Amino acid sequence: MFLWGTATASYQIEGAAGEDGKGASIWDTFTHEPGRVRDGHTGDVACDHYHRWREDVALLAGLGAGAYRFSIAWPRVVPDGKGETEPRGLDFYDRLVDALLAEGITPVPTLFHWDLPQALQDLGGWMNRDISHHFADYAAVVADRLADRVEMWITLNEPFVHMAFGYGMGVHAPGQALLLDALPVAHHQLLGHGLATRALRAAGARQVLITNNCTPVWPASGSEADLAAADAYDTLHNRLFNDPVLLGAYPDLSAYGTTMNTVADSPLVRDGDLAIISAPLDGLGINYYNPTRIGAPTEPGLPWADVGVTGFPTTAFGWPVVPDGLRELLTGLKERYGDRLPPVYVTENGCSQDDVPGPDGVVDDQGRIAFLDGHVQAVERAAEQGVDVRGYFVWSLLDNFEWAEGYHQRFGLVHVDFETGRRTPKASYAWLRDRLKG
Ligand code: IFM
Repeated sequence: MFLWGTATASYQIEGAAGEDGKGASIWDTFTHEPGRVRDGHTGDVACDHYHRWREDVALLAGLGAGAYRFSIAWPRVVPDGKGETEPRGLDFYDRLVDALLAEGITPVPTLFHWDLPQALQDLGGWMNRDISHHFADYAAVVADRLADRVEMWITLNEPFVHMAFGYGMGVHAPGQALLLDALPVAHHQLLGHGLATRALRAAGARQVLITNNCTPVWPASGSEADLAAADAYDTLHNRLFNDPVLLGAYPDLSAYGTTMNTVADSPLVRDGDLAIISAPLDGLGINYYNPTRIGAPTEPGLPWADVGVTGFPTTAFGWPVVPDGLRELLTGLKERYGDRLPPVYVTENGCSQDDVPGPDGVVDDQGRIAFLDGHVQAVERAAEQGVDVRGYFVWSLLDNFEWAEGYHQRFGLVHVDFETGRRTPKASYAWLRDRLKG
């Protein structure tokens, strides 16, 4: 069965930042630091989904969605990240799962979509190996409550983005700019994924996935220098997170003048870690937004330069719209991983637009309809070319808090008025509903 769904994430929609015993997350801290997020926006209220979740489940039901990918806020369930659990947090997700199931919608929770408990950041966050074990303990707590009803689980969302933006460049929480010294964050997240996979299975979870953000990498030219640079970028963005999970090995990082074990004092990768990380999965989640064009470096530092994809329409974010890049990405994964590639689920795909309700209240987002239509066709082409694709989730159900951009980038099928919380389904919602009715 092909899963059609939409996706959201806890910090981006829930609000209720300190309610019902929830602990602070690194995003609660980061958004309250001056200058971190555009216009000082925070997720304190966001879409107020914590209070309006029934309305949001009704929107999913009205859409005819077969699945809903949401994330669980670790500090809502384990306020300090380890130790005491908060029953009110678990109750919230329990009710949500039951309401989805009552509508025939498959719940697909992601256990970590970047809102690390601040108490764990105070111990070093994902730079600290212990966090991987705390993550597995938290996974066990959630699975213990939900695995009797939840079949499909995602451990991590986009560990590359969390490492690169959060710890490498500091534009996301926790706001550290460690550059390549952030590499332990990759390993500890992946180890956390492997340990959590074990914990989920022990609690009876039937399907476990990881979601990676991947991009087809286009060399700026056929020159040797550009090809080498593109290869180096592909290694960092894509292979660093797919290879250990699917092949049980890290890719060659020599272009960066390092190995996984030279970036940390004690061996970062210990005996047995890769076996844990590469435990078989039931699917690979892929988030696709656009390809990346890479040329030889122009300044010292990284072994590549992002030269930008030109000649395509762009989203409000300025991201190039290249639907066939999704086909290229999926067939490229099949080529690289062959039989090691489990079924693939496109766990996010979508675009931001400056959506404003017209005088009649209608949000006529024809650009999003064209975007989604083009990308769904690309998934169909990938399937025709032999990729076992089993799902497609639109990012996002609702306009929401878009990280460093605050509320400025609207990705939703449903417009949200952030003053009132009012939801207005856009034309793309009706388009997808009619398509799903088939
Ligand atoms: O909003 C994000 C999401 O949290 C992770 N993937 C990309 C989306 C758009 O930037």
